[in-house]
Amino acid sequence: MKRLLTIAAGGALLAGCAGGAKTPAPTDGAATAKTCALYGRLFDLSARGVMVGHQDDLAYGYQRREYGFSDVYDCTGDYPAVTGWEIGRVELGTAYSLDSVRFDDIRRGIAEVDARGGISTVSWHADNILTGGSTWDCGARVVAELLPGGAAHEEWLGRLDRVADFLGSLRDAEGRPIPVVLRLYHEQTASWFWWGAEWCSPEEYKALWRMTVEHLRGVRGVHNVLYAYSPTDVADEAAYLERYPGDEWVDVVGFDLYLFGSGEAAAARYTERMRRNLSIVTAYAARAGKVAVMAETGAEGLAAERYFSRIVAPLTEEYPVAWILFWRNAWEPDKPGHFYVPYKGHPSQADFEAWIASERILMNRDIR
Ligand code: BMA
Repeated sequence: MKRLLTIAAGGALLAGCAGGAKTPAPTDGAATAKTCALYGRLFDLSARGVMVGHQDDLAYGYQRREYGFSDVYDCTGDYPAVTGWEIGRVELGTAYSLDSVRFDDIRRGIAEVDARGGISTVSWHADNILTGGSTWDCGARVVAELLPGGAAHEEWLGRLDRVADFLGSLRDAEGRPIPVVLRLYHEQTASWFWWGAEWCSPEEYKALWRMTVEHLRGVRGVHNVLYAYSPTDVADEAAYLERYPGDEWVDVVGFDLYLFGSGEAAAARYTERMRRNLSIVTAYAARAGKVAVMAETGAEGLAAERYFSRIVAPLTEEYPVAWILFWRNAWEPDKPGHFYVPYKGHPSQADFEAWIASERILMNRDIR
């Protein structure tokens, strides 16, 4: 790994991006001009307010499998500023993601978001290469086997090649690569994914991260990506940084945390945990010159009373995160309760609209 670190540090010194005290350059020393511009924009925008994000916003609507149908647009007449995309199974070369969205549609959607001045972030729930199971199959202590010398190392690099092909295929109308924020191996402080805390040591995890980034940008020459680190709920900064691969490998720091339940105790517990984690990431971002985000959150089924205007608003008023991303509104008929922003007619629609009306909350039209 030492050799890789040297290469990365050397790259950063030769950075093509201007950078500066206020807007540091991305960690990829060869980041494209448009990627540098996005990074600068994230700093500027987080000084202005908090962007609304929604996972799979353009991929489908609630209980409605229709590419291009956005519940946020349907409810508010505007798109979220940040759109999340899920690329699980891209590494297998399949036509559809694990959430049954066509990769061609994801590619087209990322171009559409870019063309209207929006920002895309990508998550990757990769399958377990050794068991053949899903991202939630934690068998076989797979991380160690992905590293150099491991049983699945070469095969994993092949899967990373497919990720690189996909990222490299994102192009705007002028043929320029479209920058995206890639949230690698997320929620690693918990143990529900195969890269989770119980299934690899911090050193193995960091090695996997660096190897992945090095393969994408060093070996494959993918230079339209900003890298986001997003654990889940932690007790303190030491726990947050336990698996952090280092400042030269991460551009955006965030975390994932959900509200479970609907009563006052649940809301209070969520607020307390949000405050703790928001304090950790915003303090670290300020110190390390990174962008802070609330990478994944929400209250499934929106049962909590006035979730947006009463529970989320005080948090977004106070903490300087670039965005807050709510999870997806499932299209699947067997997931009727799996939605995180209102669809038209849901009782929480007015509450959502009241929250986004705040000066500080930025939708797509506010960031053009
Ligand atoms: C989870 C759920 C799953 C989905 C996965 C990846 O939180 O929404 O249904 O497959 O994320 O998007």
